Amino acid sequence: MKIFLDGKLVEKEDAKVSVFDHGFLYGDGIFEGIRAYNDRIFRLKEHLERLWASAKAVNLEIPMHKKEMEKALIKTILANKLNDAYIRLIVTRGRGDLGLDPRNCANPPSVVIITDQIKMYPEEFYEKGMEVVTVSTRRIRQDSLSPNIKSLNYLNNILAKMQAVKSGVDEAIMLNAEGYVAECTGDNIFIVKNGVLYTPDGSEGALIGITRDAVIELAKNKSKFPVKEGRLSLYEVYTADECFLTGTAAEIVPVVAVDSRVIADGTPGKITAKLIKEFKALVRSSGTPVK
Ligand code: PXG
Repeated sequence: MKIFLDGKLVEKEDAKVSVFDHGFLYGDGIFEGIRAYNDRIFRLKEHLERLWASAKAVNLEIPMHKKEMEKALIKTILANKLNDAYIRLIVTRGRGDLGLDPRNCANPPSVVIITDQIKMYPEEFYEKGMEVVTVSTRRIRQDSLSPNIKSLNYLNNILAKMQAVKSGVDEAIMLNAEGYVAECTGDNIFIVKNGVLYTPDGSEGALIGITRDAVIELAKNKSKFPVKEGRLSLYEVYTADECFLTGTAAEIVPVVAVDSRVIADGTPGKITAKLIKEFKALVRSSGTPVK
């Protein structure tokens, strides 16, 4: 496996960063999770824009232009001979000293690109649906740290994930400080009620996911289902007709039980199934060509 590290393609064994890198020491860095399907990178422009926005928000200068980054991504996918890929793009603050102050990171930020395969959940979840639980770990308040900064510090989400796993399920619903639904640990959440889709928005503490945006577009424009973005309570989730999660790694996964409440009849919903079908067609027919 070839990894892109600071301008060069190196073997996996040689892809090393310093223990003084502030990404390692403090989680001081940013990332994107991107997918390529059928030799096309899905929503690349949106992912690069979000990476550059994360960089701006944490005052990190990415040592490349967007076009160069696009070329580096394509080069890495081709070097690994992948047609479908999960791409992890990481930019760290770079090598510094023992101290938070980023001014002591004299070196340019490190840029790492890993292309691999990812299976977020078992295959049967996509056919039969999955069960999730609400956990006590609240999503960090967005007035402290915006969920839109995809930083290298995912402890908030990892703590929630561990609670879910301890309860015997694979995913957690995270609430915001007010006790309303924010999102899951690496996915956005949607419910369907009477033919209308509902999903928490940015002000509820959700990261504005790129898969979320694609699903909203498909629902509104292709299937003509209304979409309402805003506040979502657990009551609305428990009593929904359908529920599903969206994310680059997860894609679209139906949810059939939440906190031991069976959603509708406990099988993936019809609208969810329709959106999955449309999403699969969209990802294979759009995106930035790799070849
Ligand atoms: N919420 C959170 C907190 C995320 O980290 C999403 C929603 C979905 O956004 P996109 O743009 O991917 O539709 C994410 C992003 C993984 C992994 O397991 C995936 C994400 C984050 C961290 C790790 O590879 N998804």
